[in-house]
Amino acid sequence: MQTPRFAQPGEDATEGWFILELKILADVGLVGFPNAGKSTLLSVVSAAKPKIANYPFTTLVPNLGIVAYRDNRSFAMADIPGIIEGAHEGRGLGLRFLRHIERNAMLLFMVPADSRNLREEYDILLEELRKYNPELLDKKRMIAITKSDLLDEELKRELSQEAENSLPGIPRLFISSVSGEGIAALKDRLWEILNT
Ligand SMILES: Nc1nc2c(ncn2[C@@H]2O[C@H](COP(=O)(O)OP(=O)(O)O)[C@@H](O)[C@H]2O)c(=O)[nH]1
Ligand SMILES: [Mg+2]
Repeated sequence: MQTPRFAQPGEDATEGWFILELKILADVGLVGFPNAGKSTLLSVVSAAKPKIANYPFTTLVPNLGIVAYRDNRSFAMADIPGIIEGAHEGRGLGLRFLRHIERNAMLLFMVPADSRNLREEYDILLEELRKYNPELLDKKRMIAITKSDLLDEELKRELSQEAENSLPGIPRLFISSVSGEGIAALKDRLWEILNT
């Protein structure tokens, strides 16, 4: 009310201290270990300018970006700072940020193409989320195999086969924020998942 035109009589009030918790509201939450390429993806698909660097925990605050999609539609993506094993116990920066994930409609798991073992990395991420709040696993999920520009055709075929065997039934895509590979397809899939 910019121009109050009435007043109410004052009453006895109660006094107290309250801790308010802000949770970012985004359609898509990016979940991945430090260095998975989360901030870079956000900077490529939105106007957000998160800090990017080749060392863990560059992102100290969750970043929110609006991803422009076809026909003037858009969705919000949040870059949640890196999870590490033990995040649910407060190791790394995990706990401070895991709570933001609770408000996302879906989760995009990001596993780099040069990761030692796709399935293992995915399982650790899932397990951290589960230990923090099992309801997080009810969210729709998709996997992005990031930094695919690091792969030649042969490696990509192998990894694709590995993913097919070890991660069946989960939508996945190779993407590269550097070469742009898979980025348009990723937006299509995210939109599709968000709207079904
Ligand atoms: N080759 C390659 N490097 C990438 C790609 N995306 C990110 N990187 C690099 O990986 C490092 C970590 O990226 P960053 O986005 O900060 O990861 P985050 O910790 O998950 O936010 C940086 O050095 C990026 O330049 C990609 O698609 N291809
Ligand atoms: Mg980051």
